Amino acid sequence: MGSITIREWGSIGTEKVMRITLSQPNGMSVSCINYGARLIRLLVPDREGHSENVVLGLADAEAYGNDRASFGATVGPVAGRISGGKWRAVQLEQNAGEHHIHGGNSGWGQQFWDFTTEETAEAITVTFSLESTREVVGYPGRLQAKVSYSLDAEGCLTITMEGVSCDPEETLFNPTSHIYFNLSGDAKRSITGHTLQLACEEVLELDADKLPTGLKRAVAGTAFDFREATVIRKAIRKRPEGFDDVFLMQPNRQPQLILHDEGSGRKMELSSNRSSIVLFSTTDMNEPYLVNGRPMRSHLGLAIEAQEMPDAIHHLGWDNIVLAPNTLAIRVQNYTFKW
Ligand code: G6D
Repeated sequence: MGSITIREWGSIGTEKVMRITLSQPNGMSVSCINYGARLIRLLVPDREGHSENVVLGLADAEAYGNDRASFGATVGPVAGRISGGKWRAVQLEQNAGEHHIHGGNSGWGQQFWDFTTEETAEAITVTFSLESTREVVGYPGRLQAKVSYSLDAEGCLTITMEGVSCDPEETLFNPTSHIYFNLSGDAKRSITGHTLQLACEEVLELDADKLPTGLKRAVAGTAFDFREATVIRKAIRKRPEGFDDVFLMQPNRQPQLILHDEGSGRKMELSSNRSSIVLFSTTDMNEPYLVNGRPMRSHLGLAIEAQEMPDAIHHLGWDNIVLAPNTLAIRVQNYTFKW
């Protein structure tokens, strides 16, 4: 039988931060907070059965309140960059130079979400909900958003994101889970020794502002070629600036991604109905704050951001992220762990 604990975990401004922990007898446990519907800790056993944290997490609620790198956040309504921060006649907040990124400074990752929990024979779940309005979040329209984290007894964490756009306006929906993974356990080693495999044949070409140019490039023979399991260190030798790139996925090829840490024996497989994965290898994130009790530095984590193609609204024929009124969109990510 799994268990659920809920406790107060400090505050941000005048709001209480609540921490919800779901635990299974197999040694896996996931902790989330209502601020940003964030996943802040994920315990997974190693091959000796010793559970450790496999995501990067900040020290306390205050650190999350100051965070600008979206640690564990539900990023939305739209993940990634939007060129010029423009959609039709709407000017979104320009919080990345002249562009918009990750829902802006009042995006979903900075909002307080309501939550409920549920326990069934199959899984234990926390579901966060938010009414995302123009007044609060800054996007046109009104959207009822839900994000659930569900942990089953077999080692699978499922993150489901749902959005219903309300009458009368259309709105945008392309959220992601901005979780930085490090399977070594409590970030004791960098991610450069992990092996990565991707069911990906093409990446998007990006310009100097990290926006898609519109071109797709074959991965064959490049640093982006992870069709065979490849040690990240080897790829970074070809690309010293590391990765902050968009890998294109196909729905008929699952799992989309396999990440393995030989040292601990932990392996994670990601299957999803998303069309791309942005991988961000935290290059140059040499920051003054602590992550899992250690100074934040380059290559300490790998953000794995499943989503529809970034800046899709500016490219004809790319993914449709416009949500018509009274339409339900469901996006699912399954993370299966083995050890
Ligand atoms: C995302 O792609 C972006 C990065 O450029 C950004 O710095 C990070 O989030 C915080 O992964």
